[in-house]
Amino acid sequence: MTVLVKPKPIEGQKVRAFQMLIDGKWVDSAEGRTIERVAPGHGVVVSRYQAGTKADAEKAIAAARRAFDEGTWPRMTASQRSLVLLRAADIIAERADELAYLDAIESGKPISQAKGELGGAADIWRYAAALARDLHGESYNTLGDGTLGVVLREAIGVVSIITPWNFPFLIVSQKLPFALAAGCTTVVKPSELTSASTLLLGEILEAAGVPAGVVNIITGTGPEVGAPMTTHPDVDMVSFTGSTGVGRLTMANAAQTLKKVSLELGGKNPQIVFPDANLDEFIDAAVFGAYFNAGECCNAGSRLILHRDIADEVTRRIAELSAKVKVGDPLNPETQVGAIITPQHLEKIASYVSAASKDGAAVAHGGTALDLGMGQFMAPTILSSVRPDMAVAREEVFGPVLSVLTFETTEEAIGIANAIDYGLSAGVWSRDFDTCLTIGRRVRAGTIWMNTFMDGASELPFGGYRQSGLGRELGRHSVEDYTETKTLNMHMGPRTG
Ligand code: TXE
Repeated sequence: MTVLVKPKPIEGQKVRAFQMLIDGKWVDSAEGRTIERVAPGHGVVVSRYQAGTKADAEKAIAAARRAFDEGTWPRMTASQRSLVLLRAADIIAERADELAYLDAIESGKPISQAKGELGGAADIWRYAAALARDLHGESYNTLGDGTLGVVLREAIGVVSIITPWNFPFLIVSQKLPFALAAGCTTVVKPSELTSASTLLLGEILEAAGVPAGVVNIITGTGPEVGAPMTTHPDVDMVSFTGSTGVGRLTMANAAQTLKKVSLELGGKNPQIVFPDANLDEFIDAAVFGAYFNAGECCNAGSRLILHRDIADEVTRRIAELSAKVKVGDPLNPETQVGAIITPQHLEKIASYVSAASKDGAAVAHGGTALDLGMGQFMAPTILSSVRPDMAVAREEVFGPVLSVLTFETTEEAIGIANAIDYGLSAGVWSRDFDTCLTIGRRVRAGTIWMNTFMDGASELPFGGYRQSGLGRELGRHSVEDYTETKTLNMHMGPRTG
């Protein structure tokens, strides 16, 4: 059984129409075509965007290039840029409910969760504002008499920012404020499924005092507007979050002109659980980790690796708790698991479950799509008896589907955890310090949680090993990612020898 929260028709809902922001002006796409977004929890059109083209992307890139080369933003003092980012953070906080509503209705995530993400996003803008003032290089006075070496950090230039649909406002906030803090100019392309909150951010940045051309926001599909943002010679860096496949393509495109790339890609994150763990806390975290954002989360704890002695008990207790999770209307404040992003994606999730069942996995809970009268939903699902070689244990399902695997020795657990292409995050649960530290050191992933899961902070770097990505976001070095290093090698007085 699953607790259902039936969606109600949205009162007074009108289709909200958006333009694109290019060079400080709100404009239609060159061809005048539009894209409609159907709310995944309600099945009705809620937004209409411009379907941008390559010509629009080129206009936006030209505006960003001009803004960078003219230099108003990169040459502004760090404290002035910091003040603009702080003003933006304040307006984000003031308009948080409106932004959260747009993210919830377009992505299908629960409104309570969307509000939490907006709080996190405002904090990231404030953190970037602080870092803007601390961007500095190095100097060396040990090069010999009359010589001084200075290492500068300069804004890298024009940055293309491409984001996915699962955390629309949060992910753009993990990139844009740091690029702006460094003094870069940008072209931003949100997912064609969830562009509204990013377009509203354009309004917010105008109000905060970002000059025209510094942030350009264009909408449309990946191949039409995203691809030119990764190939154009006037772009200096691409910061991308999305699927590993498009990440690979982005890197290949960027290689044509040797642009810097930063990639945040998929994950298939293990949680390794030992018999001495606090199981009450783990079970709670396992359910949250698997179903948060309906599992449409690169950090989802989608692989449990349980010690054989506790596997049956833990699986049973997770199934019991899963039955209490409230699934349904994204706009109902009680909802814990919202809608699935598109009908096609729901089919993909369901097909992973049926393939795993055919392969010998058992459905311990859920396993099917849910009919709530409108929108598309998936039951929280637990698959037990999963083997490490099954697709469901190796590939990113991106749905509320938890795979349970077992181990006997620590070495075996580490082997299973590492035997996939991804390395974004992992969790370990044990009261033994040595066990936690051994897993922490040996599992190859960008974040290891110990006796907790999915906590984060603006100060902590986030990113993946191997095919989970390239580079890190957040943390104190995040502004440096958007810079070039320049050496000034200076000589004073007459040269001797
Ligand atoms: O991602 P895409 P989608 C995974 C997840 C999901 C799958 C597909 O497994 O099921 O990816 O999601 C733009 N050149 N993740 O389709 O296609 C696209 O328009 C340039 C993991 O949303 O990678 C969007 O703005 N850009 C992930 C962005 O890339 C292109 C989060 C991401 O889209 C492009 C989301 C192209 N050729 C999905 N094609 C995570 N790690 O959190 C598309 N885009």
